[in-house]
Amino acid sequence: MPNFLFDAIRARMPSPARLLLETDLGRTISYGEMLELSGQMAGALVERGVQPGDRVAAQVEKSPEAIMLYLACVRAGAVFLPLNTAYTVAELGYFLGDATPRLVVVDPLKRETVAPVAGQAGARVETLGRRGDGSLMDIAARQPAAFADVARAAEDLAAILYTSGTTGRSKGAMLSHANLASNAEVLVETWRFTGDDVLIHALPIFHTHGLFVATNVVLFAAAAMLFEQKFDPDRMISLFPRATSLMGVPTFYVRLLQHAGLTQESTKSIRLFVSGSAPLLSETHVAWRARTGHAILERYGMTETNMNTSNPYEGERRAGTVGLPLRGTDLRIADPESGAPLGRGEIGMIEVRGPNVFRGYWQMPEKTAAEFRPDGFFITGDLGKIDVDGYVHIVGRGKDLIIAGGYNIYPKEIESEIDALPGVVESAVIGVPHPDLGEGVTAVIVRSPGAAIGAEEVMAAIGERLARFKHPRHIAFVDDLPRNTMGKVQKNLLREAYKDVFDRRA
Ligand code: MLC
Ligand code: AMP
Repeated sequence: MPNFLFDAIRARMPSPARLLLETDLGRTISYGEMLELSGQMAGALVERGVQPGDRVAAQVEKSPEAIMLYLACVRAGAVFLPLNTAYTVAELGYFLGDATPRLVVVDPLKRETVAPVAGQAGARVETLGRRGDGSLMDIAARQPAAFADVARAAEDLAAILYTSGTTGRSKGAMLSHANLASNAEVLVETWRFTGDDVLIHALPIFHTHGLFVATNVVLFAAAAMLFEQKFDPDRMISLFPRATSLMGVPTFYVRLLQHAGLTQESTKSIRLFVSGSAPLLSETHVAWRARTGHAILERYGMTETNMNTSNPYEGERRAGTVGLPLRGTDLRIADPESGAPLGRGEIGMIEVRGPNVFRGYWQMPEKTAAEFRPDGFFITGDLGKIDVDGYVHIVGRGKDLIIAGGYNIYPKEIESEIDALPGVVESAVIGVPHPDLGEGVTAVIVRSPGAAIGAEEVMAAIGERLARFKHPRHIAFVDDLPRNTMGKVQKNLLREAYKDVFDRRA
């Protein structure tokens, strides 16, 4: 049966013996094995009651099985819902309650802790363990390798990825088969991926970058990936001679630049370094070029839109810019209030339209409507300008968002937790320059008169509730927060006051 996304992958498949991935432990999976394993896993999902359109949530460590689970969901017509492994059970409870998945797939050690919140959401817990332990892998092993893909049209959902909200709770971005397929196709073309490419994949696979940009590009190019559990500079240097490409967040490049093994010689087999998910400092771009002779290619995207722009493969990769709109994507700069288009060089809201742009937020029609213009452009929340040569520059964010090491962190969520603590009047959470992570989370807190609450108590209280990467790395106590005449906290003043707390030269 026609299955829009998986048919596109099948149509590009190389001979079954070709390598799809190799893990850091030396395990390999060929394209033929991928077809069989994802087919068996799709059969296991169906046996567990998954119907077309059902959500399948997954909070699992990075593994080839997790990729098979993603493909199995696509093939079974389910909607894949990956979740950051750092999320606490409290955070998980919200996602499950909102998305009401049929299944929640976790690592065996998490089964007990996740069961209560899954139960409340009416979901069944499955583990992605090993064969012989009653896990999904076990059920998959009993399934035939041939699976008749469930029919899915271009507009049917393939995945929901949650993006935190500047106000209120996280929103589930609904991504269709066509959203994912169109973006993979255009990126393969733009970045010249072929079956000869070997990508170092060291990103997590619960976000757009590692799951769609990296994995789908490899699948659509019939290429191979060196599938690393996590980013480790020593490993990267040792893998370079076997690879042709690396995709990473700016922190990857910052950390690699500190490694003595990064040289022109050690990177000579690499044809393409890609950076995205957060701004790459011009100084990083320049230093990389000086050390290796390679110009990092920076691109810009987001959960809701996949990738929107890229610096050119051939032609100038301009430091400090995110390049040109991808083929098929319209990008304009508009007045943030009125939506009126602005001219070249003027700073305004970046708005995009195209086959890459999502179908809306899961069960939030009002929020969806509020973020689209009547002519179909999506309001990204990023502020930017287009220069005379058409290059897009991101100059700031219209949304109150911190990006640390490529992870989005919404201050509002942390402020709500801190404000709820006894002895706290109010707080403001800001991102300030951090030499390694780009931005570091800083909390500025006003205590009630006489209250003795200190940084340790704050950390202890939020520790259980918020994922570790969201925790403030610096906490300051003040008498008052600066406010404008409207009473709004002036975060720009706070960012200025605390800009040196993580010394950039550290
Ligand atoms: C880890 N920690 C972080 C962090 N990552 N803190 C803040 N921000 C981060 N990004 C914390 C851990 O909780 C831990 O805290 C300590 O740092 C060390 O943990 P680690 O696991 O050893 O971290 P490390 O491996 O060094 O991870 C850093 C990283 C990783 C940069 C390699 O965060 C990473 O892979 N980031 C990629 C994120 C990504 O894929 N983003 C794409 C989103 S999609 P402690 O105190 O307990 O030691 C998107 C769209 C688009 O944005 O355009 O692509
Ligand atoms: P996410 O919601 O996790 O997908 O994060 C998307 C956000 O990351 C975008 O809206 C931008 O603010 C930011 N982003 C992604 N790529 C870049 C880039 N190359 N430069 C600057 N910001 C980026």
